[in-house]
Amino acid sequence: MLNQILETKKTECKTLVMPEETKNISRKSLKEALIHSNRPLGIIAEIKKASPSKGLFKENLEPDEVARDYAQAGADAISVLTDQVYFQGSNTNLIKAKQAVDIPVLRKDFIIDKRQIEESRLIGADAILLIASALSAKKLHEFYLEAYNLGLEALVEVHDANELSSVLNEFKPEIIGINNRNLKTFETTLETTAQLLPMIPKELVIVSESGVKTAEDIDLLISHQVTGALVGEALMTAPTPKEGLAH
Ligand code: IGP
Repeated sequence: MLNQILETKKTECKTLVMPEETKNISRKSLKEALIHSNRPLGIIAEIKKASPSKGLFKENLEPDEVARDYAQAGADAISVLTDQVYFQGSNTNLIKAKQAVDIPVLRKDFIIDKRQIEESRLIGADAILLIASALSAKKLHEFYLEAYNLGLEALVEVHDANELSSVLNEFKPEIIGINNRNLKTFETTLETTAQLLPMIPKELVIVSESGVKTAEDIDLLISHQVTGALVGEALMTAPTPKEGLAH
């Protein structure tokens, strides 16, 4: 599946046209927002209309409303899927979400081309996702530096020990995401976070991503002392974001 997504992305990148710059953007730090969360665990709440594994979550998604609801319910940051083909996201969704809130916004997409980083800046993202299973460690490092040069942060996502050690051998990203979902099989288990955690230097900001659903999941992550959690499906399908974020 990941390979298929990356192939589609490659084709899209061939005809990538830079969007107009969204004006009056005030960049916010994802790292700071997570570190200074009022909760024991920082929460990045995700706007995701659909996913390849689960299909449609929400028929009529108003990204500005959802972003506002998330912020009001106490989210520390927002993640917006911008991939259209597999997640029914869009750049417009991110632009609207960013304009609706004061908390940092992470652009969730499959970044394989340097120009997508500039594109992320133009649409107003505060941070981008860089996926270790989509890029070599060298490329990850290069893209990471490019993001910070442009005034953005990057969440560097790994899924297993191999990816993590090849990233850490190349550089120390300020924010590391442990994706509990295997992007090849779509299975999720929080065990992934428990297993990789001891390999990560203590000073890095660590975000556990995917498959975080219940208050027990949150308690488990708190006991592991990760900095934050990235939650999508559980919030998209909760009766209200407030209830979803009540834990
Ligand atoms: C959210 P969940 O299981 O709470 O809906 O997962 C987020 O972690 C997930 O959307 C995600 C993702 C990704 C999506 C993590 N890494 C990379 C697309 C690409």
